Amino acid sequence: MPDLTVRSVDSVILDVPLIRPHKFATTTATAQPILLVTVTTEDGVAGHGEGVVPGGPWWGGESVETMKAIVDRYLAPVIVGRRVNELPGIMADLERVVANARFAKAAVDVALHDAWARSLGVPVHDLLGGACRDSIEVTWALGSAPVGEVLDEVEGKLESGLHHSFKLKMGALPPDEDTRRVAEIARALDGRASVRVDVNARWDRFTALTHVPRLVEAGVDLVEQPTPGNQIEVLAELTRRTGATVMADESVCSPHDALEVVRQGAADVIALKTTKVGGLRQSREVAAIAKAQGVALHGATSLEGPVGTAASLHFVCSEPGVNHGSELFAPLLLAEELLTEPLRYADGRLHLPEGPGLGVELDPDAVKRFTRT
Ligand code: MUC
Ligand code: MG
Repeated sequence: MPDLTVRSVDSVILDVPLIRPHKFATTTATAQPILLVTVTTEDGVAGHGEGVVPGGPWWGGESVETMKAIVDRYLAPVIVGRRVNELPGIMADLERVVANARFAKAAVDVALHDAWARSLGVPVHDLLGGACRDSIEVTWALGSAPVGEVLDEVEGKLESGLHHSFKLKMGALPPDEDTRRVAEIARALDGRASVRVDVNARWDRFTALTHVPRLVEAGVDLVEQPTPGNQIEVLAELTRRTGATVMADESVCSPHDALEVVRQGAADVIALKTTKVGGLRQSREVAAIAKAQGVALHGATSLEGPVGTAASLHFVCSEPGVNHGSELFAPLLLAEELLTEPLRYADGRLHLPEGPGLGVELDPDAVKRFTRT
């Protein structure tokens, strides 16, 4: 029997450049910071997890720097000396020491799953109950950029055959101008690609009631989180009144949030990020709640690197409730993939890797090159 006792929990910050700037509503990322957490057992088996937020603390208040402090100082002492197969108990104990901090806890949850699965010689999806699919469709996301720039990038992607749907970030421009920009793009792609938008909670109720119908009329297929995350009744009103397919993102950061969204009929789809909800175990709870009310699930991303993306991929491939595709594209946005064998994107889909744990192997030289000093 392998010794499953955790010998150490370590973390380093990586800064991985992007292939092009990614413009969000309030910030532009040129590199993605990743907190790489490593859980090592007494047998020397190492499992990895990533603490990642989309481009910085603007999204949910956490950053790689806050996550590093939380993991090193408060979470690691609770974990060292315990066995990786005590995961449910460990995660419950972490709640007693640190409130919220879900992105940081997700990094630890994934590293524990990876170390446990590697110790047993099985893939992580086996620990989640087994796989129901071996790949998932991947939407490509574009930052808030001018029409010509967006269309050039989309045409290139359509030609490559890798992506057939596109998520456009909104919220950086005044709403009128932003809506005109997106409407022009949606009309240019009519019948050739699915266009979705993410407003990242930047509009108030009246702005959303004014502009969401215009987006729908222009052919936008899905509108993600137009209004503030905690205003669930406003999201519900938009879902009822605008005719848009509405996806909740910032509104669902926990199973309880998911319960509120489904109770109020606030969204057609929930963007499920394994990061923002605190890991793979919490993701299963969110999925169970969505399924119980017939709400669709999308395999969403916080722009995880290859380890975090592989973790989300194992999750979506083990959860039949994820029935609205994914946006697990971020490794393709990184200038380097950090792995000895890249993740396999083909036929518009990301394919589940084989092998124990997450099924990906980090390239130690690449990790060293991007480690923040
Ligand atoms: C978000 O809010 O959905 C996902 C893709 C992207 O461009 O930003 C992220 C964050
Ligand atoms: Mg979003």
